[in-house]
Amino acid sequence: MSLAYIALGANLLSPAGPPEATLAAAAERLAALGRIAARSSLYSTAPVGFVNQPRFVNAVLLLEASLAPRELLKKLLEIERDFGRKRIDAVLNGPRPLDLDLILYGDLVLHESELELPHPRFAERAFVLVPLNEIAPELRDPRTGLAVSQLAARLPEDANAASRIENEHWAAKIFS
Ligand code: PH2
Ligand code: MG
Ligand code: MG
Repeated sequence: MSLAYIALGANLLSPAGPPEATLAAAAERLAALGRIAARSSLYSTAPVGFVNQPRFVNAVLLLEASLAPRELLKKLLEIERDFGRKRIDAVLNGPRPLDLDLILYGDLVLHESELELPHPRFAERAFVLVPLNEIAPELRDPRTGLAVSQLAARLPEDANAASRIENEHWAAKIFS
């Protein structure tokens, strides 16, 4: 059994509806892969990398699953496609109906062309660290040994970067 931290993000409509509804529906699909042991709130976040696009809705959840990392990644890409994600012609870091990123997989450190673990940029990104810090402040980055709470404390002060949002779709889903 592995502990996989998965980041969810969206800033375009999907067949499930607006980003909040998409993330709730995607979390249900993830629940079919194992057990959702923890789930952050939803956050409205400022776009990073390519700034001229709508704000994102982001969240992080902890999935206990028996899938190996590459199998899990394959499932994540399948779910993205089912929610309308197209990778052809997409702008790097641009808008998307659903993004599912494998952030950490236990203590695994992996450098492969299709899969890098931990996610190479998670330790600098408020849209991942703020929700991750909500559910796993004591979790450590296996590359540096730093705790998520320490990484989150290093983020630049910016109230606009990630703010918690209430949403009934998300709140209504109880996973255990
Ligand atoms: N994802 C990106 C690039 N920029 N910005 C925010 N706020 N949230 C994201 O999920 C995000 C992003 C690439 O996957
Ligand atoms: Mg991403
Ligand atoms: Mg991605």
